[in-house]
Amino acid sequence: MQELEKIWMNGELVDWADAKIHVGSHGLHYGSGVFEGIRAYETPKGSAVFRLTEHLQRLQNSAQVLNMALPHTVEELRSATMQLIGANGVAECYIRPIAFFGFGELGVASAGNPVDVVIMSWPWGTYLGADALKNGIRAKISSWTRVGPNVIPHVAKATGIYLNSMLAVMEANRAGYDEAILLTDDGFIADGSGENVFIVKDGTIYTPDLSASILRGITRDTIIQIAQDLGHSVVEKQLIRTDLYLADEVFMTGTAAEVTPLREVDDQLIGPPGPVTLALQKAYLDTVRGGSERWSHWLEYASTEPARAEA
Ligand code: PPE
Repeated sequence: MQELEKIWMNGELVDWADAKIHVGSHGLHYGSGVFEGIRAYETPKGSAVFRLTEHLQRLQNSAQVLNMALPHTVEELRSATMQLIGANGVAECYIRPIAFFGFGELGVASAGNPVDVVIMSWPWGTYLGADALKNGIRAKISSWTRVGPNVIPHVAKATGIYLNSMLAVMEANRAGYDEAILLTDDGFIADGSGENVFIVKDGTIYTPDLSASILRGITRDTIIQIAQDLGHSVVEKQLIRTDLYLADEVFMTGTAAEVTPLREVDDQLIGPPGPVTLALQKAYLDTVRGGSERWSHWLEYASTEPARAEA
């Protein structure tokens, strides 16, 4: 991870090395935190954060589900993010706001702990390797089941949930695959360890519906809208493992993963990235970099100095 200069922590910018917390923090012991992953891209009009407000609203919803009172409004976090991007001076970066129960009382109940809020930013290249966007990746259905709605609420992007994702992706990586796909308890396709899943079959695009233990992905929503704009019909429904095997195209979406094609699932060949995937990937990358008038309202411009090219 490339370190930048500043981190926004509980209302102020601190030096990267000074952004520390106590080892007795509740969030460290019990995974009691919520977070976001957001990207800022370099555009002809400067650094733009993609759908920043929606990400921060999701952070607030996640906190609400965990009964965590965020000490900052969405608007305050929005200006904090912009302040941080300006201070670090890197136009194209990944932004990670995180809120967690801090140091006060240990014990599973979170009462008596402050809520700490931190925003980091750093340059993060392609999520699944340089080749992934172009040639696609190999995924494996995980032996781990995705957390169910009555296990940990999947609408919340909660830190503790990511143990589930970590186990899945590490199992897949150890077996030689790039990514895991998790199923629900009933065997329906849910998410990748950090992405939503899409299938293209006979010209129609399918993706698991929101009740299938998926994170309500902002990239997912972006892709659905762009796809419909390009004339595709998108169906949100329960999907099963063999829908992947028999698909014409499969791809994953996420802020980090952007639009990543899958060329194999469980050693079943799907093929090289297909035309629908590639068209959506191109439209997505054009949109986030300011190339689309239609979706220009999704870009929130940071008032940075001209970005430092080396970072
Ligand atoms: N499902 C999961 C489980 C998930 O973690 C993400 C984001 C998504 C779907 C897609 O959501 P969205 O980014 O709003 O389109 N995963 C984030 C964290 C990745 C990480 O390794 O950390 C991300 O993409 O930023």
